[in-house]
Amino acid sequence: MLKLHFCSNSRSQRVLWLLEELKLPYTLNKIKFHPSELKSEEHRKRHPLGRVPVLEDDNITLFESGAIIDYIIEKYDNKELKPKVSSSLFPSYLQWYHYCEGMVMPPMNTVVVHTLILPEDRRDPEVLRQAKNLLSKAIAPINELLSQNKFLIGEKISGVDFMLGHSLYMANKLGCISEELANIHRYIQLLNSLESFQKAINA
Ligand SMILES: N[C@@H](CCC(=O)N[C@@H](CS)C(=O)NCC(=O)O)C(=O)O
Repeated sequence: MLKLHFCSNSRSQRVLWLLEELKLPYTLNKIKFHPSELKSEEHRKRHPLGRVPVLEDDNITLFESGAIIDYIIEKYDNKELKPKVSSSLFPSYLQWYHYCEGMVMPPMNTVVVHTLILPEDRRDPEVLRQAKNLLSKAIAPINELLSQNKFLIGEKISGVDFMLGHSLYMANKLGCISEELANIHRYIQLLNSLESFQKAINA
C-alpha cells in the first residue's frame, strides 16, 4: 500500500496530484509545516533532513519529489505519462523534467525564504531581487514552450506537468509570473480545471 507523507502548500502536492490522476489507492499522512513535526525523530527516520514529500510503498521509503514521481510512473503508470525511449518526445521529457528542480526551484526557494520563511528583519531585499530576476529568466522559455504545446511537452499530460507544472502554479501564487506570459497563465487555468489537481492543492 502506498503512503504519502504530505504538507499542504508544498512539493508534496505534486505526488498527491499524480496519485489522484492515476486513481491509485493510497493513504495520506498530513504533517504540519512546522519543525515540531517535520524535524521530529519519527519523520527524520523517513527523511534525514525532515522534509516532504516522502513516499512509502510497503517496505520501500523514498524521498525527492522527482524520484517519487518517476518511481510511481515506472511502477504504476496506467496512462503513459512518460514517453518511451524510442519516442521523439523522450529527450524533451527528460530535459524539462529535470529543469524543474535544477533551474526553477533554486531561485524560487530563495524567493520563498525571503518573503515568507525568514522573520522580517532577516529578509534581504537585494537577495530577493536577484532571486526574482533569476526566476523570471528560468520561467521565460517555458512560456515559449507552451506556445506550441497544450501541456508542457505535448498534447497530453506527462510526468513533466506534475513537476514543472506544479512549480509554475506555485510561482504564480507568489506573484512571480508576469501578465505578459499569457501561455503560462492559460496553462495554469488548464491545470486548475483538472479534478486531480484540485484534490492535491486543496488537501
Ligand atoms: N528537492 C526536494 C526538496 C524537498 C523540500 O525542500 N521540501 C520542502 C517543502 S516544498 C520542505 O520539506 N521544507 C521543510 C524544511 O525546509 O524544513 C524535493 O523535490 O522533494
